[in-house]
Amino acid sequence: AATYDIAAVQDKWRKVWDDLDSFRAGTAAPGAEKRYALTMFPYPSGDLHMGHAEVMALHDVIARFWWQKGYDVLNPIGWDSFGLPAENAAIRNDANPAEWTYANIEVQAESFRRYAISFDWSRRLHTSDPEYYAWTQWLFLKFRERGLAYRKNSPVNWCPNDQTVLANEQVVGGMCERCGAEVTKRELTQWYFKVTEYAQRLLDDMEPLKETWPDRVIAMQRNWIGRSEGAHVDFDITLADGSTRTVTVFTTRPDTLYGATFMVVAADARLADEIVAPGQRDAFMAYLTEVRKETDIDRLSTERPKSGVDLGVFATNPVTGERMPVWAADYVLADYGTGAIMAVPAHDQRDLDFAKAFGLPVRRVVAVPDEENPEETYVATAGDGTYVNSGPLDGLTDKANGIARIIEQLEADGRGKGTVNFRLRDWLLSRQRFWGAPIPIIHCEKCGEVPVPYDELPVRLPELSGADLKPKGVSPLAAAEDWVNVACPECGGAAKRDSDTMDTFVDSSWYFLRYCSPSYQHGPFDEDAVRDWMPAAQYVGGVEHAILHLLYSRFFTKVLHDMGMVDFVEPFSALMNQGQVINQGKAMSKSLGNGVNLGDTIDEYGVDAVRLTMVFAGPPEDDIDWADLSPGGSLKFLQRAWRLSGDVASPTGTSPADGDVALRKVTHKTLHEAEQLIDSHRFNVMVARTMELVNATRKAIDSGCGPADPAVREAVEAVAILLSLVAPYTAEEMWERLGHRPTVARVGWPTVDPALLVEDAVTAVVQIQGKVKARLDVSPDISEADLEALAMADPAVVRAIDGRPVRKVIVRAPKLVNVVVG
Ligand code: ANZ
Ligand code: ZN
Repeated sequence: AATYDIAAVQDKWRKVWDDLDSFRAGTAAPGAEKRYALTMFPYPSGDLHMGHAEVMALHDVIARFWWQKGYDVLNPIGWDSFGLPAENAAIRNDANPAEWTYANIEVQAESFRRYAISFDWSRRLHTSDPEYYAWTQWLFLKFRERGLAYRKNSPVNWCPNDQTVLANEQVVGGMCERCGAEVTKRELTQWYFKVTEYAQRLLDDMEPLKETWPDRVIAMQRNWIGRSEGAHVDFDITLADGSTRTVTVFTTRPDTLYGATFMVVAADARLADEIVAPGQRDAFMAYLTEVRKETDIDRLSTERPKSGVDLGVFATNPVTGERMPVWAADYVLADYGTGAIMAVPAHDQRDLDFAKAFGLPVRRVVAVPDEENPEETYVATAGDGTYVNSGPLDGLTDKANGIARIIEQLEADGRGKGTVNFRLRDWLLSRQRFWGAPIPIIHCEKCGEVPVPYDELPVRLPELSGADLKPKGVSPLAAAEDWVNVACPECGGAAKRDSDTMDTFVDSSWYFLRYCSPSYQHGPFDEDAVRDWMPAAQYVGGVEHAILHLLYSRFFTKVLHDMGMVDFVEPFSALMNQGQVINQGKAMSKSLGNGVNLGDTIDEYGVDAVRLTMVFAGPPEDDIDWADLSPGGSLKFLQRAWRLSGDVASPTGTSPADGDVALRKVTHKTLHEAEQLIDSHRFNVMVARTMELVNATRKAIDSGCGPADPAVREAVEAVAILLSLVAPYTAEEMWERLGHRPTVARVGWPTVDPALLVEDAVTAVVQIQGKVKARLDVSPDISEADLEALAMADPAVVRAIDGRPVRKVIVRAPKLVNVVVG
């Protein structure tokens, strides 16, 4: 059978498409509704891989469909081009990170073009371009003016051997990834964004997204924000020197206060060091050294035996007046709540394990029906029950009521108050790295922190490469003398630039806004352009970004809203997460030897077959197991579809209305269903329907109405348009063979004739007294009421009833109507 030459077809259309430039936003018919199709922009590491091939193919179905439906579509592409890999490669190759970055971007850009994604290339941006990061810096300064960017001390990973700060991913099992030395912590003053100020809004504004974002992502965001309702309770601590100090704890169960028998402070909280009795200091310091080596995951594990140190001081329980020993332990975290807890061993298993390990008292204050007493079983009970040993709460049975009552009492006594606590932390954005956007601040001994004046942005990176980037005790920018030493913008005295760069998540928190007006020079974006396109109608990308990237982008959007720069609060109206491409049930990897090279696969089967394979593999959110798929089968199907276009014999000009009705019905039904399937992201089923249409058309040509029937041309055109969403080269080739000019991508979705969607009629029988009196042709989905009305109006039925009273009508749509008369 005839086949087309994949390589030749790809080369041919690449050139034609470049000239046509069909996917520029703003080129739809005047007044067309605008839709923004956004895909997570790539990091420029190496070439296009299977994961990109999948997500881009899925995303492109949506964008291309919107164009065909007549929308004005914005489908931009850019690169998230700052980051550590470029810096590491530069050190390895004694080069500038920019060289590595921009060379990789060119390779990827060429691959995306060949892969025929309908991007608007005129909007291309790179976050490492000074024209882009000037505005990242501008945003930083604006956030700082609003009190949303601030500095505080915090620990960083430090390799004592390499004399450098390490990113988390450079610490492997507590060791430096480069030299294997044990990593320690070092205190540095670092920059933060105050995301916590937006915690409640980040939660609340998700409510309307429930319909259009994956449940899983909503749950992950919720969990990350981690809202807990409870109370702050104040305890007086008597220190070793006899003085008193008030310590506040956060608890979600203030109603169990009568059962609080000791207090635990995070070992690494400053408080522990401040209150420890002199006699316990050595033991405490030794314990602290151990705790500093543990990860939060270790610390929160319920499997590990409990450890801790008695601080040798006592707190007073504000309601019982009892003396409670105060301990330091690792299971309490320094940066959650207040870093100190009241331990209620009877009703919190962690506290109970601790009490058991160190012989501390346990007192039950809630008797839970059908559960044994934790004082005896050492199994904590957390459910509702009857309060006991709890003063005024005794006899109450409802937890919510108990909590409300105790909070009331604490507030009246000035010993505490109801509060909401969030797990969410402020965003540490400082990186002691070179290849990022410099923080536009100057430190002056006299004037303090001085922002770089807006008209001096961007603060450009100096030209450092290779050896300059090697670790030497301070960050590369701090070591760049010419760059770091400047005159203070306020007093003109000697000052130093801030030598940290921003986390790359800052760059990616607003790129989608920049796409709306990528060369705008008077601000980060043109507010009118953003009003036109945003919020993005569809965002497509990996679930690995379900937490941080989405949270930070949402945070940025809210701040910009508060600054009056955008009129919406959520950036992404709908979100789709694609599954992963795996092989033989496992993630593709070099070490497993199950990697599949995308370039080779494309060389063998062509772009269209790879794209079609990705889209046809299953629902977009499911993982794709490459071992189960057949790009060869996809190619065969595409060749079959293409052959149809060579077999259409009818001249253009005959009306499809004169064509074979059976084939026309298949065509129109397929187009109609395809729209619904794409809107509900069932792209794989859409492909299956297209395959059925190809089969039906082939049958019509070979053994039905024949190739000259106008219904055949109509069907083959529909196939080309359907394929234009998935297999653009084949579609274009078909379109040309049908005698049309390019490009099929923008011809528009065919109008579906509703008359052709009606299923073939079925015969309904009308009986009177059990005898057949009439047969009616009706639609298979006719309603009972319609069928009854139709039957009773039929002349033969009217005649047969002959004026007798109708006693009963039994209707079984669409087959039977039984009339009982007399
Ligand atoms: C007393 C109590 C009694 C508690 C009880 C629980 C059950 P979530 O829901 O995660 O917010 N807690 C408070 N701060 C902590 C910290 N820095 N590190 C570890 N644990 C901490 O959990 C809040 C509960 O976790 C708080 O309520 C506190 O223990 C503990 F029957 O206080 B609770
Ligand atoms: Zn100064």
